[in-house]
Amino acid sequence: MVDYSAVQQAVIDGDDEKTVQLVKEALEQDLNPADIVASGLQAAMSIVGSKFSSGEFFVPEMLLAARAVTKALEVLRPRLLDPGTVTIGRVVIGTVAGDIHDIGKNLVSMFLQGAGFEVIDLGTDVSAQSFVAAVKEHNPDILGMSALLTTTMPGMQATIEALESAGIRRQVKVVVGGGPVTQHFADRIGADGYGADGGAAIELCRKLIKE
Ligand code: B12
Repeated sequence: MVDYSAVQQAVIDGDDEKTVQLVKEALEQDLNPADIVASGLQAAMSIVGSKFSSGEFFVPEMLLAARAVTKALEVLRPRLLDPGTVTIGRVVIGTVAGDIHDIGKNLVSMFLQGAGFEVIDLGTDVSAQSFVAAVKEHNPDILGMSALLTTTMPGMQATIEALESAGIRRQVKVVVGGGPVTQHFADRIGADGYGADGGAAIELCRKLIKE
């Protein structure tokens, strides 16, 4: 039986082959894909972050761990998506300017797609102007922004201000998330919602679509 600490250790070791192999085994053993993400991959990334903070890990170790998680997510992707789901809304999502962290955003995209949202992913390092252009082009119900750095969080506020300047703030709901982002921050910058993880993002977007 695959246990989640083994998955975590493979990610921490930056061993992508082992991570993928353990995730495949976990799926064969009928473990829940969302649990594999939360208790295996995501838990490992928290540990990697702590090791970076304490000076035990540097950027290369973070990169190897990120690569292992990204490869594992490709294996999990089909299991997180349900091809039979009816589209319930459109979401444009991206990581804000100056920030290249994309694992959390990709996960949220997958969870939302799995729940029936059409997701247009703008990638990372997305400027306020690019978010505004994408809202004009795709006319989404929801705009999602991700930030993992305290220094890039202001990009969320800048985007909301740019939506206001363009006169389109009221035509889209804005949701935010990412490591340093909080409900308090979301309220302060005038976002419509904050989600702590993929599951919360689904609940939040479903609620906002109904409003
Ligand atoms: C992997 C990683 C990297 C990788 C990123 C690879 C990639 N493709 O993403 C690399 C090596 C490139 C990297 C670089 C850097 N990193 Co880094 N990184 C991490 C690490 C270890 C994991 C991030 C991660 O993937 N977590 C797992 C995912 C699943 O979690 P998540 O992103 O939080 O997403 C979840 C929720 O937040 C939420 N969510 C996320 N987005 C959204 C959006 C919406 C709309 C919603 C509703 C919800 C939501 O749902 C997600 C799923 O549950 C974190 C540590 C940590 N604790 O987060 C540091 C961390 C974020 N990095 C940090 C730093 C300092 C850096 C660098 C500045 C290091 C350097 N000196 O160069 C650079 C900056 C590069 C840049 N310009 O962006 C710091 C940030 C400190 C701070 N407070 O600002 C952290 C916290 C590490 C630490 N403890 O110090 N990093």
